[in-house]
Amino acid sequence: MMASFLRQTYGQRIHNHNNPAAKLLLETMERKKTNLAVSVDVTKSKDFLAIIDAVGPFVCLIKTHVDIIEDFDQLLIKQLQDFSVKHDFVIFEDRKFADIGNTVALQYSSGVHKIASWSHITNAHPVPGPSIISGLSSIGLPLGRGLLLLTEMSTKGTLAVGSYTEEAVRMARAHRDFVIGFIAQRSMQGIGIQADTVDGDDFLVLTPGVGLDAKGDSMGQQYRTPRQVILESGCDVIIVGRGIYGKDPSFVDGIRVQAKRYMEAGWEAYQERVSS
Ligand code: 5IU
Repeated sequence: MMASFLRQTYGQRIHNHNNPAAKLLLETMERKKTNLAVSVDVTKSKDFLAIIDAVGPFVCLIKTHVDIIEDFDQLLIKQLQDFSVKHDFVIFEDRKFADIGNTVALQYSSGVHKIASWSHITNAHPVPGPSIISGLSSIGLPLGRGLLLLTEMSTKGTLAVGSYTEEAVRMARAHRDFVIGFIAQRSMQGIGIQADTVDGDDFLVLTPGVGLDAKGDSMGQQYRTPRQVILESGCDVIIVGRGIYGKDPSFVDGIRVQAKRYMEAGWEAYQERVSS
């Protein structure tokens, strides 16, 4: 029998982790009773901040793509951090690093965005091999940051399948201090190890490609429901973007209603999972 973390509560799972960012995320989920993360993919600071202030009470985490913001400056980061304290959420810059160790260390620490200085969590493609983890870890670990590896994607025709996914999970197991989990479409428990082996590694799985109304978009995105993601596939966090802020980022009342709706759907699926 495989030791299953899927029936443990988020609160119980805090003790399975040593990394401060992993602990912070689980503590936040337990405290606020939400497994909803909102992905804020907008190009203007004003919209970015308005969405975050509106969804803040309902989320455990805000996912950013700061490189798409046209009027980016360091003040925006200060405002994001202030909201993170006010609303009690974790910050995840979805940078998807993919270069050699030396380069990703510079991209993570330096440049315009200085991601390591403010983002609790970031992520990387495993395609370069373990050196990408050591490069990022040299910057992030001393700051108490955590890394997610992208082992699967939500897009049609993704190449992140099969042995690629398995090797990526093995890479993560060898770097438990810094790798706290995965961006994936299902639980990675037991992946890449023999079927009769007990998998004692409790990794967090954050899952994009979540929508209650649409099945996808015109550019290859595919959506599943919070129930499919949390209950049927054993993921831990639902990441929702356009399903919540739609086409009009300035309509904050509508955004609040949607955020609450996704939060409730995600939490209900989790409660069903831990009580099953
Ligand atoms: N994202 C995906 N799928 C993936 C990965 C990342 O959608 O497999 I890895 C990102 C892209 C976008 C967000 O920032 O998650 C989803 O936004 P929508 O909910 O608006 O589709």
